[in-house]
Amino acid sequence: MTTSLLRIRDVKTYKRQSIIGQNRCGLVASVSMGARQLKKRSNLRLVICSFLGLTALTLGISSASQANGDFVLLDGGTFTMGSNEHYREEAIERQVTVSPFQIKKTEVTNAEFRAFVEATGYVTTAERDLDPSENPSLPKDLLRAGSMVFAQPPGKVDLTDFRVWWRYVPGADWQHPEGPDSSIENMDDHPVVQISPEDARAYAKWAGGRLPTEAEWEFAARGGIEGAEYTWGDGYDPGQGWKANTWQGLFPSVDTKEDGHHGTAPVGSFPPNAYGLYDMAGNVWEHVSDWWVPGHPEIATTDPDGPPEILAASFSHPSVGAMNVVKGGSWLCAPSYCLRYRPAARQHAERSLGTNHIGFRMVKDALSR
Ligand SMILES: [Ca+2]
Ligand SMILES: [Ca+2]
Repeated sequence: MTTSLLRIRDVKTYKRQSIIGQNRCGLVASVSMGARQLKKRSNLRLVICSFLGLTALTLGISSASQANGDFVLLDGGTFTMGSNEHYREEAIERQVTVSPFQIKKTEVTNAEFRAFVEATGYVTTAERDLDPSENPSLPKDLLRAGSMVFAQPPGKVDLTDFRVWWRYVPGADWQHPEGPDSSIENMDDHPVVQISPEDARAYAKWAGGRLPTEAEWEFAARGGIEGAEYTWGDGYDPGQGWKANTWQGLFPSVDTKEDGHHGTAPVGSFPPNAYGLYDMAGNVWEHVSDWWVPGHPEIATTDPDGPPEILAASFSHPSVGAMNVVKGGSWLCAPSYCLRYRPAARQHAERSLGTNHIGFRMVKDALSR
């Protein structure tokens, strides 16, 4: 049995032999892209937005919310998680129940992350050189501290090769999100980026919380709206007002920024969802705690925390290791290429690597006040 087929079998097992809407070719493509990433460090990175979405089919949520400073207390409840109608990694829809929890109203900002760094001396993964002895096959340039940066191409490009618009940039980190010559001056209220899952967990622990599970995040993003495709309901007519920081124009070469922002926007620049949460759609993708596999199990469950690490690792090259889920889409999501500013949408991120379109928010247990 080939490795790819073995991984397909693993997913089938994970989904309890219910591969509704799944396609072997798609799974193989996903695995193959992971292997191809090995060629250069600049290729070991987040695979974003690979297939165009279609229509929505969503179901129900019921909960209540209560504001609590920077956090909203959600009562929890049962909802339909995932989608069978969009990208294949969002299937299978299933009934999920989450217990009460508190979630931050906004993405964590540069100012908030700076307070953490100043208090602790924390050094992010993007600011650390890699150990040559642990990465003997990598060229020197790729051992230098840095991160992934979106590089807007000047013209039309091959949309099947994300490497055209992503670059590994030495010196890129949370204070220099586009490289050593960039800065976050006057961007205190923007979401912090170039943050890896490892960094996000460290911040959350320091701040008295944790990363949300994917189920908690998606429950919160849906805002209690029964069966909605988006965080605000079904359908999206920007003529009625922009609802999220996304990409307008021909991705990835032209962003007409009709929503007012190219790149990140200050958190809270767009209307909140019905739970009072901002930017659950777009602005920056958000790290959650679950390991990534390209799909959901079918069975109903309570407070799921994702697949086991060993299964997630089977969908990534050994040098990358198991990857984490990111949710919500970003300023780089264009409907023509990546309709992922939706609650069910999901992608993956390496555990020790950030980009300039991924951030995070944190949650706290319901009893933590
Ligand atoms: Ca925008
Ligand atoms: Ca977001």
